[in-house]
Amino acid sequence: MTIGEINFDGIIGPSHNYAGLSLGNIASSTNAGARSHPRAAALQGVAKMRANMELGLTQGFFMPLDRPNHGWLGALGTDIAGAEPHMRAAAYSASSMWAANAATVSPAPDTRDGKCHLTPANLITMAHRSHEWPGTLAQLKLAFGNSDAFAVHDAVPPTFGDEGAANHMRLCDHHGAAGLEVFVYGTSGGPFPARQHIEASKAIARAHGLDQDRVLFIQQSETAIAGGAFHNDVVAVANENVLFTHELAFQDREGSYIAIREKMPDAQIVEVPAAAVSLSDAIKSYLFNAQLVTLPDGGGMALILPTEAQETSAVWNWLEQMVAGNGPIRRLIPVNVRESMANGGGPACLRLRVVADPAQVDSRFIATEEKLAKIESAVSTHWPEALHPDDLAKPELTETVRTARSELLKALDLEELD
Ligand code: SUG
Repeated sequence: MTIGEINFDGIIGPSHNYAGLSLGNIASSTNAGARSHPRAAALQGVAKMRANMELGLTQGFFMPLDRPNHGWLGALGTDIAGAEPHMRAAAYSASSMWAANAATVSPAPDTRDGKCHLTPANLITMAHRSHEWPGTLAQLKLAFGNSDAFAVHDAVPPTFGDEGAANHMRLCDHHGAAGLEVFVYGTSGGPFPARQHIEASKAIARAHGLDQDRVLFIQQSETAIAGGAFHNDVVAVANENVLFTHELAFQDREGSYIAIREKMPDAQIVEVPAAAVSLSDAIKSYLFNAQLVTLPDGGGMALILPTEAQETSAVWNWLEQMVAGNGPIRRLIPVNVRESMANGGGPACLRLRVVADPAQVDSRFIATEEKLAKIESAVSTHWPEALHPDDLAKPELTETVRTARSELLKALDLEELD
């Protein structure tokens, strides 16, 4: 059995659009009403997966969810024709692409029963995301259906908001070793909501059977949330023994570092000072929403960053100096995920990390070049080229979006999700 990190990317769905639905997510608000390009968006996502596979990383994917969600609108006493525009947009949202919010994952070495535990995020804070979890749960149950290796839980019940792996970091010597699981919660964020509640994080730690000595609950800084860091992964990312973080990520910076080092003396904290990169530049460029990965064959760690980070001079200067030094992060690899970025989703938002043996996952969810080609073909044939939020009112769009997803499921032999 070979335990390693698998990155599952959410395939960007055919109804990807800019409806400005996420209060506190600056990109989502700024681009509200803009024209989106679902086809280009999904192809950018596939290109990212391919590039990561070429680096020697193991890649998986999740299917887009069935949209619009007629059942959800029905439960609210309306339908796609009668819904107000913001509710129609919420029903159409392709937000499940951001797989970092699909679930929280505790790998087998961390848990009492030696299984990898997954809890889908309830995402209750944002209406358009609150109806994702049943579809996500169905998919997790299929992909991780091997009950000898995996335990898939129900979502944490409301009122406790949970946004999944975006607020969860794991520090360890290497992926297969027992890790320190760090849950980052918010209490307040000025004008913006704190989406991750401590009670949800604690419930997950209990359900996953984590050892209390290897768990930390750390408060996200109010300043960071108020500045637009609606998830912790907008200001911090961890991989193996490295925590890469902005100085203003945590409410109690010193206390958080001490607590981490107490439980994991080998932890290397690479902090970007606010004097070098302002919080605003960090959030605009999504420097921390990078995939921090360990390259195979002793290649060290690399940051897979959005191209926006390269275009923000304070950020790029700092990064270039960092890799020129002797630190653990050796390479910078920019990727173009602009369509997702315009809704506040960088490279790290698009993926869910699962540390497991790929042979124990349903192989239909594990990427190969052949499957990526099939995804590209379905996307190129069936995904709308452009969508304006006003287009969501067009009756024919429902069928276009439904057919597009069905064709993808068919191409990947996943019709049972239809
Ligand atoms: O929940 N954007 C997403 C972005 C999620 C990013 N994920 C992580 N940081 N892990 C969100 O705010 C915008 C949708 C819109 O406005 O149409 C949106 O949902």
